Amino acid sequence: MSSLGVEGEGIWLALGTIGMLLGMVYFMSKGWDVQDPREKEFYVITILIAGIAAASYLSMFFGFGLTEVELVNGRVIDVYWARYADWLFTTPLLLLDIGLLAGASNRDLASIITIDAFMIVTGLAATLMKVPVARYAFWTISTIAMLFVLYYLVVVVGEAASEADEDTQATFNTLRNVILVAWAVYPVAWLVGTEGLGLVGLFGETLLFMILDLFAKIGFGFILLRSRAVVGSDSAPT
Ligand code: RET
Ligand code: DD9
Ligand code: DD9
Repeated sequence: MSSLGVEGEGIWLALGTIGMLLGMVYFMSKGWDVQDPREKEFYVITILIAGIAAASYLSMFFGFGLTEVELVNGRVIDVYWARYADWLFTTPLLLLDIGLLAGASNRDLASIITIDAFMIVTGLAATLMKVPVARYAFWTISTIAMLFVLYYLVVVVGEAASEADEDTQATFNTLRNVILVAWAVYPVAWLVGTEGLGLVGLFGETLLFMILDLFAKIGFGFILLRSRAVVGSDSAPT
C-alpha cells in the first residue's frame, strides 16, 4: 500500500489517477457507438492518452514510479520518473490528435513527433543527471526543443489547418492555444520545482503537474471530442 508520498503529495497523485480514469471512462462511453472511422480514430488516440496517464499516476501513487537522485553536491532529490514514461507516449499522441485534425502531412507529423520525443528524452536526462550544471544544460536543450515543437505547431501544422473547413479551424485554434499555454508551463515547473532550484517542494510541484496534466490531456480531449470538427466528421448525409 502506498504512503502518501514523500511530502504528502500522494493526495495529488490519487486525484490525478481518478481524474484520468474519469476522463478515460467518459471518452469511452461517449465513443462507444461511434461508427465514422475518422471520428473513431480521435477517440482511440484520446482514450489511449488518458489510459496511459492513469497508469502512470497509479504507479506514482504506489511509489513505484519514484526514485532518488543523489547529486554530486550531496543533495538528494526525489524524482517521479514515471511522468517521463507517460509523456514520452502521450505528448506524441496529443500532437497526433491535433495534427490529424489539421490534416498535416505524415512527413510533418513525423517531424514534430520526433522533436517532441527528443524534448522528453533530454528532459529525462536533465532529471537524472548528478551534476547540477549538466542538469541545467539538458533542461535548456529540452526547452529549445519545446520551442521548436510549438513553433512547428503554430506555423507548419497551422498552415495545414488554414486550408480546412471553418469548424476544424476553430477547434484547431482552441487546441493549439491550450497546448501553447499548458506546455510552456512544464519547463518552468521543473525549474522552480525539486528537479531544479527547489523553490517549490514536491507537494506543490506534484499539484501543479496534476493540474497541467489534466488540462493538457482531459481538457484537451474534451474540447476535441465534443467539437463539431470531429462529431460526425466525413459523414455528411448522402
Ligand atoms: C520537461 C523538463 C525539461 C524541459 C522541458 C520539459 C517539458 C515537458 C513538457 C511536457 C508536456 C507534458 C504533457 C502532458 C500531458 O498530460 C521535460 C518538464 C521543456 C512540455 C502535455
Ligand atoms: C538556463 C537556466 C539557468 C538556471 C541556472 C540556475 C543555477 C542555479 C544554481
Ligand atoms: C507566427 C510565428 C509564431 C511562433 C510561435 C512560437 C511559440 C513559441 C512559444
